[in-house]
Amino acid sequence: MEDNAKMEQFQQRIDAGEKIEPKDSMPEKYRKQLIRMISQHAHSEIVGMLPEGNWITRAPSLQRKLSLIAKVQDEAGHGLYLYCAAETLGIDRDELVQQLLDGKAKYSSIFNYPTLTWADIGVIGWLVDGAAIVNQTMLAKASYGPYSRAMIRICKEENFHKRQGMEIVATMAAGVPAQKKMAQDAVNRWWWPSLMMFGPHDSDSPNSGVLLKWKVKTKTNDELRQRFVNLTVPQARAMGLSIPDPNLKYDPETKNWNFGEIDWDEFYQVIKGNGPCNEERIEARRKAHRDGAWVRDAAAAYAAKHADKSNVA
Ligand code: FAQ
Repeated sequence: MEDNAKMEQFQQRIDAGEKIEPKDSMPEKYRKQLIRMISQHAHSEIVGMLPEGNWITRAPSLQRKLSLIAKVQDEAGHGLYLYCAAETLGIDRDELVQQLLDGKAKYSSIFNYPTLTWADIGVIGWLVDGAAIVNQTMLAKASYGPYSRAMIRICKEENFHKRQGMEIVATMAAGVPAQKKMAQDAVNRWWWPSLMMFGPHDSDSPNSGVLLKWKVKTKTNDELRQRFVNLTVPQARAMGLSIPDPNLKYDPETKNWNFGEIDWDEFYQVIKGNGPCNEERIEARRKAHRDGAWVRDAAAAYAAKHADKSNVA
């Protein structure tokens, strides 16, 4: 589908707000962009289980443990919906997983930071899921049907995660001084990496142009980042926590919270594989894959046996 007339026809469908479905004709570049983005998103959900999984055995109460287990399981489910959505574009899940295990695939920079205290679990729910919701509410309107539908369900679950995180942070912020200090320390460490989740500035974002044209994205990286800051600053203030940015200032004219510059060197180092936990995360995924080999073998043997029986019948 590369000739001009077909491209024009495709653009008309996009401009008319139609959803593109797996069997529809689509430009090769659209398909490739979606595979890139959806697979990175799927890997992020799977790797994203690791920082929080680290605290399941150390949650401070049974209730906290139950809700953290449920959250981590939800993230696994999100990864699976997203791998399914990527597969509708004609790529095999094994190939995508292999790219992750080989260290060739990207996943969100945020998951390469360590979770040092219990407050980090609250702050991840509040800030990281909060940022993910801002981004994914936009993606729920994406032009590719399977991706947009996956996003609707995922956003519902992420909303629960965000509330759970805020409740942990609010409890600690209203606790004894040591708890409040722990909550503030977690905010100080996670604030800037959360802003990095939205990607580079629009002027430095090579993929945004074509993604906006094809309505995969309907808002830019900077627009979404600003929305996140505007939503989050009042929440921090309500909890008595401060944002670690001396340049944060409300502009009554634009109604935006203006904020300081992100450390882009740090961002690019992390996405190149040099963040604090990149190696540890990939090694954990490799180990999980090795440990799960017997399950995959058993499932494949069962499927083969079942296929034999249905052939005989
Ligand atoms: N980390 O041209 P752009 C979650 C890469 S899910 C790593 O602006 P684009 C749930 C980018 O891939 C979080 N790499 O790219 C949860 C590109 O590299 P490439 C994940 C990044 O696609 C919560 C290059 O930089 N969400 O948190 C990042 O237009 C709690 C140039 O960038 C999604 O994946 C980054 N932060 O915009 C789970 C949402 N930013 O591929 C567990 C879907 C940029 O050309 C616990 N994805 N890069 O080599 C998106 O919305 C977009 O892909 C962006 C990037 C906004 C991430």
